[in-house]
Amino acid sequence: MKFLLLLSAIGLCWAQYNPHTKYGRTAIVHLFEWRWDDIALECERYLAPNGFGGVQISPPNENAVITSPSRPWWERYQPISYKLCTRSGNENDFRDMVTRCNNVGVCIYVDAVINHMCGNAMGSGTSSTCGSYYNTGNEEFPAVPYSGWDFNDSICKSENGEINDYNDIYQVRDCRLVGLLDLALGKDYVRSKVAEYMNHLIDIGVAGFRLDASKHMWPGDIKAVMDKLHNLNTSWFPEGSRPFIYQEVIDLGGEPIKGSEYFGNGRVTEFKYGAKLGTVLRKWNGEKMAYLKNWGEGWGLVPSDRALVFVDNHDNQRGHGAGGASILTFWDARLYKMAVGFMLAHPYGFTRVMSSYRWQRHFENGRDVNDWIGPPNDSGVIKRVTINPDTTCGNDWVCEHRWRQIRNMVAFRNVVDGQPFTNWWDNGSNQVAFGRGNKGFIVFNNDDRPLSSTLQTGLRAGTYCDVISGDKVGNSCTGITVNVSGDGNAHFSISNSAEDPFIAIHAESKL
Ligand code: AAO
Repeated sequence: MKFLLLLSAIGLCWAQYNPHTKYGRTAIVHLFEWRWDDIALECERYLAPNGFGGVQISPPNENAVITSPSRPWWERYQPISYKLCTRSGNENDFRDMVTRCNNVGVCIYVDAVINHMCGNAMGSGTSSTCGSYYNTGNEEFPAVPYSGWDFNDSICKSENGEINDYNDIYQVRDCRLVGLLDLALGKDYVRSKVAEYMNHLIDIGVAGFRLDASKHMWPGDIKAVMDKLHNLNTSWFPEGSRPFIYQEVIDLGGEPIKGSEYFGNGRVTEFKYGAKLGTVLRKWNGEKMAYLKNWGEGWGLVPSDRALVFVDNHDNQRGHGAGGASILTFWDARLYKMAVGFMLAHPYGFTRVMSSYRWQRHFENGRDVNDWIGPPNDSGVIKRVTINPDTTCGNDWVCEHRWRQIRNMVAFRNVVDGQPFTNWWDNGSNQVAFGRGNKGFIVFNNDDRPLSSTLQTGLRAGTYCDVISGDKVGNSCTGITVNVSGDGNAHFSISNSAEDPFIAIHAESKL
């Protein structure tokens, strides 16, 4: 019996649900479209010192070069081969990044595009990031190699070979997603080629994968690929560690395919999280923050230990994917910081912070017609992420993860890790507060009137620095201070017109 318990504990520790972040690091950041050399630097100069656990990177494999429109971000979701060769860098740059990030305890997670190759509209040629030849007419990708036999066309039952109906689970898995040539993951040859690619990355030292378009693959086919994967590289990870897996399954509740079908393979991206939290903070549909008391499974979200959560992602921050208009992004900075702050303070799910670039939005009939614009670049070459004297980023990189409020809430999450959700308070409307055991406490005022209340924080007596309005520097605070009395109570005042109408204090912000 003891032996069985031990086995199951080991299973939980090393299994595909575990992100393998270093002890006490609880959040990752998506450095969308960053170059590998900049990510290596960011791991060393910022992510490790500030307690970030890892980075989700853009797809590292060779992709189609799309010229109309000119080099959209989404060309990276059109694979041509599994050579590590993109606008972010080549295989040497990739190896250098993985090594340097791992050496400072920051994990790398790869966005793996394995459901399909490029779109049928690419025709034939060598318009690809490494110059590899392809021919979509006969579905030839000699650099892998794949041929017509390796695609699902013969089993897709829709009249035009496309996914037309998300209510038909066979179409969703067997047909083409927006024209993308759909790989036959039912075939052992295809599974082996995909696994070979992923194993190459694992051997270099990555810690896991986001599986793009997982909804469009059968859970059993994904499992067959996962079963072929190596354990993580023992230069950095304990022997027997399995790659962390999170599957992109968009399940907002309206379709027959459910995220839960994929739990056997790993975690799933919980899209309801950002859609619902955005609705609450915007106060749409009569929602209010007081209702967040039972946030998590209580709101119909997947079990916490199966969820990868985020406020926005690279798709829904620009109208792609799903979530709709309620999604909060850096464009709505004030509410966005509150949403990310709430996410990082709340125990539910494994959290991913978004880090974006700015682009020229242009709305026509409510839709951003510039939703395709790629990363900041000089005639196609991705621009470096420059760092301003005040630690923010230049060259149109937004670097939300460097915003003080967000950076400090990542630290908050690390400090309160493992502590229960406690001391909930609300005013029946949009003023709420909660604690994490005796380690941290956060208060929000999203009402149209001031907040002034004495609340039980659960914290030890003392003076604490609010990590939203400032930083603890040495033994002083550059922002608001909060006095917790011997019985754990503290008085909070938050103006509804404050730049950031929330306050967060934790054991390590005590002066
Ligand atoms: C580009 C062009 C296309 C062209 C194609 C091939 O834009 O016009 O046909 O090339 O030449 C990205 C871009 C695509 C781009 C593609 C390839 O977003 O625009 O196509 O690269 O370059 C579905 C998938 C989900 C996918 C999402 C975008 O299920 O997997 O679409 N996300 C991933 C990546 C994404 C990438 C790909 C997959 C492809 O994150 O960046 O595409 O590798 C419903 C379904 C969702 C579905 C959405 C959107 O959602 O449930 O599964 O996502 O529709 O089609 C309400 C509903 C909600 C619904 C939503 C939208 O919110 O509640 O369920 O409305 O209708």
